[in-house]
Order: sequence, then structure tokens, then C-alpha cells
Amino acid sequence: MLRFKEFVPGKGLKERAAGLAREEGALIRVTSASSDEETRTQLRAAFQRGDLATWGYDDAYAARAADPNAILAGACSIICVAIPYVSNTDENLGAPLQGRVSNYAWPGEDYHKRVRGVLSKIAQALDEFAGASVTALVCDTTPFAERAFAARAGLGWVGKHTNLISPELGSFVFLGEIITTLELPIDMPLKKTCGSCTRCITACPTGALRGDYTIDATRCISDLTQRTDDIPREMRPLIGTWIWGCDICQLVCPPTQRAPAVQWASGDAQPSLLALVRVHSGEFKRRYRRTAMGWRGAAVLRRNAAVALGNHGDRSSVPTLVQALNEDPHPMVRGHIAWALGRIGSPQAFAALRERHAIETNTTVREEITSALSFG
Ligand code: B12
Ligand code: SF4
Ligand code: SF4
Repeated sequence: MLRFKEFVPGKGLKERAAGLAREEGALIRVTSASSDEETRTQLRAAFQRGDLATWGYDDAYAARAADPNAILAGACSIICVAIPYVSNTDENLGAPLQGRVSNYAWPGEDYHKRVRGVLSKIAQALDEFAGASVTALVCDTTPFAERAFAARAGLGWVGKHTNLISPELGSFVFLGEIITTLELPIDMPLKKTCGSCTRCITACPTGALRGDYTIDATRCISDLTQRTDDIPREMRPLIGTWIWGCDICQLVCPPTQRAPAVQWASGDAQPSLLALVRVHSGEFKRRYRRTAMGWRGAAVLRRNAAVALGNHGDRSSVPTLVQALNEDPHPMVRGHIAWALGRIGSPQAFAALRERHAIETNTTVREEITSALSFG
């Protein structure tokens, strides 16, 4: 095991890492790479309750996610990194027939690339110092309890909305970690909690937040808009006009509201729903494939746009929806379009539903149309 203090008596490697992070507007804190039994227990409990049912996580995932050595054998320290992202979603809200995109997905390109860039820069400094590869990078897709380790490192605390809140940056931060075999001085967890605040719990439109720092993710709009199968009918009206992710619990969060505004985005924050409900492969590849809202494919975005149009309830969208009901090749999308037309409920919408019912061959879509016609 290398002890960096023995090699660098002056300016420490941790300070170097902090400086590199600061150049990117990011913050770091360090914790040891010992496995975390409490985290493992919390993860297992959440999975057993079915909180993450759509993600297929199990006991083996919990064990792995709580043990940094499962990612890098001989791991000694973890540098936890918080990278702020755009935090001003309220612009142009309510513009006609536009969908809401969670601000983490605004950037023109997928945020994983940016996070990896910051992590790689720091990891490279460590590897160069050691003269060997002594690091492994973690961001998002690796089985790893990122929020729990970030909290243990004192980067912030996990709020009742279950996001990590940095006292300096708020909760609109991406997390990433550099696990290393080097031993670095560790930081202490913060002694902060949410106290008696309950704003996120009251604001959540779907009742996903329980108030005990846990979430039923199957009710979270972020989860619902990322699914590849049907959105349960009873949840559709609660989604409002979100078409990818949801920020409500963070927008109302006082420490996040107090955090300095950050602008790092060039993407489409409020796409036109009438265009999105018809987005097909060429246009999808050009506009969305490389963004954070592209990984589930075009049909998921068309489905989400249909639900948002239904919730907008604007009769001017009916002709576009009717055309899509008759032309969309994906049964899931046709089913959600039928729901939207039923929710809008104009005579033209019901007439189109009846006509389609007469020729629709897919059983699930027919059932959606029957249900939509019952709105009338
Ligand atoms: C699956 C997943 C989701 C799921 C489930 C979310 C959830 N809350 O579990 C869905 C799709 C809903 C989701 C949504 C979002 N996600 Co997400 N998601 C993940 C992912 C891949 C795994 C999370 C996981 O394992 N969840 C299981 C739960 C049980 O574990 P946990 O969240 O890690 O919680 C631990 C801590 O909270 C700890 N804990 C700490 N203190 C305390 C105190 C008490 C009292 C208790 C009980 C527990 C506790 O207990 C838990 C177990 O260790 C992580 C990346 C990763 N690998 O960690 C990103 C991640 C959590 N998501 C992220 C983001 C940005 C989001 C969204 C904001 C995106 C959006 N705008 O739509 C929303 C936020 C919704 C919300 N309110 O949580 C960021 C969070 C950044 C931050 N500041 O915390 C992460 C870390 C990705 C990243 N690398 O930046 N996400
Ligand atoms: S992201 Fe939205 S739906 Fe999910 S917990 Fe927060 S407010 Fe509720
Ligand atoms: S809104 Fe209040 S309760 Fe919710 S996470 Fe923020 S500080 Fe905590």
C-alpha cells in the first residue's frame, strides 16, 4: 500500500485532486474504501420492499454496491466527486404544448461523458504519481451506492428526497468516484439532516417520498418516464407534462434553492410535444440519441410525449394525435396515444378512437382504446 504522505511531504495529492476538481466547478471529499454494512442493509431493505422493482436489483447487487473492493481489489480510499449542473428549470414554463425535461438531461450530450472527463483528469494525476494504474472510475451505471459513500465522505447529506445535498452546491450535482489503492486522508461525514422540513414530500405529485429518507421509486416520475413498458394508467395523470425525469422535489428544496446558479447546458429544455410524439429514427438520432434522454430509444419519448399531451388537454393537439394513433408502428405508443385522446375527450378524439378500434389488431391497444372511450 502506498502512503502518499510518505511520497509527497509538501502539497498533498488530495489537494492536487481538489484543485483539479475545482477547475471544473466540482468538489471532492475522501472516505476510506472499507465496505459499508449499514448501506448494504439499507439497500437490501429497499429492494425487499420493492422500491426499485423496475431495476432488478437484488441481494447480490446490494453486497457489491456496498463494497468498493468488488470494483478495485486492494482499494484503500475513495475520492467522491460532486459536479454541479444547470439549476434554472423554471424558464419558459407553461409555454404552449411543450414538455418538461429534467435539467440533468438538458445538456446537448449525455452527462456521463462530462463526469467521466472530470474523474479521468483526477485519476490520471493519481496514476502518474504512483507510476502505475491505481484507480478505478465509478459513475452511475456501476453497481455502487454512490450517495451513501458520498455522504460518508462528508460531501453532503442524503435528504428526504433521497438526493445528496451539498451545503455548497445544493443537490443538482452529479456524483462520481475514483476508487484508489492509494491511502489518502479521509474526511468526516457531516452532522446535518433535513430537520423538520417536509417540502419535498408535500410537493411530490405522486407520493413517492415516504418522509423517512426512502423512496418508492416505482412511483417516481423519473422512473416512470424511463421505463420501456407501459406506464400504469393510474400514474399517467400524475406525470403532468414531464417527458424525461422530474425535478420537483429538488426545486422546492431550500438548500438547493440557496445554491449558486449554474449554467451548463445547450440542449432542448422544452421540446415541442407535437414534434416529439412523431419523432422517428432519423430525427431521433440527430436530436436525442447522444443526450441523457436518448438511451431508452425513440418509442419511449413518443410514449412520454403522448402522456404529456393528454395531460395538457389541449384540443389543438387532437389531429396530430389521431394521425399518430393510425400510423405509429409501436403498440405501446398507440396505446398511450389512445389514453391521451380519451383524456382530452373532444368529439373528434372519440370519433377517431371508435374508428381505430374497428381496425386495430393489437389486443393491448384495443383494450387501451376501450378504456379511453369510457372517459366519454
Ligand atoms: C436507480 C437510480 C434511480 C432510480 C431510483 C432512485 C432512488 N432514489 O433510489 C430513479 C429512476 C427513480 C432515479 C431518479 C433520479 N436520479 Co437516479 N440513480 C439511480 C442509481 C443508478 C442507483 C440508485 C440506487 O441504488 N438506489 C437504491 C437506493 C436504496 O439507494 P441510494 O439511493 O444509493 O440510497 C442510499 C442512501 O440514501 C443511504 N442513506 C444515506 N443516508 C441515509 C439516511 C437514512 C435515514 C436512510 C434510511 C438512508 C440513507 O441509504 C441508501 C442505501 O445505501 C444512481 C447511481 C448509483 N449507482 O448510485 C443514480 C443517482 C442516484 N441518480 C441521480 C439523479 C440525478 C437522479 C434524478 C435527480 C434524475 C431526475 N431529475 O429525474 C432523480 C431523482 C429522484 C429521487 N428523488 O431520487 C444521481 C443523484 C445525485 C445526487 N445529488 O444525489 C445519481 C447518484 C447518479 C449520479 N451518478 O449522479 N434514479
Ligand atoms: S423526482 Fe418528482 S416524482 Fe420523483 S420523488 Fe421527486 S418530486 Fe416525486
Ligand atoms: S425539501 Fe426539505 S426535507 Fe426535502 S430534502 Fe430538501 S431540506 Fe430535506
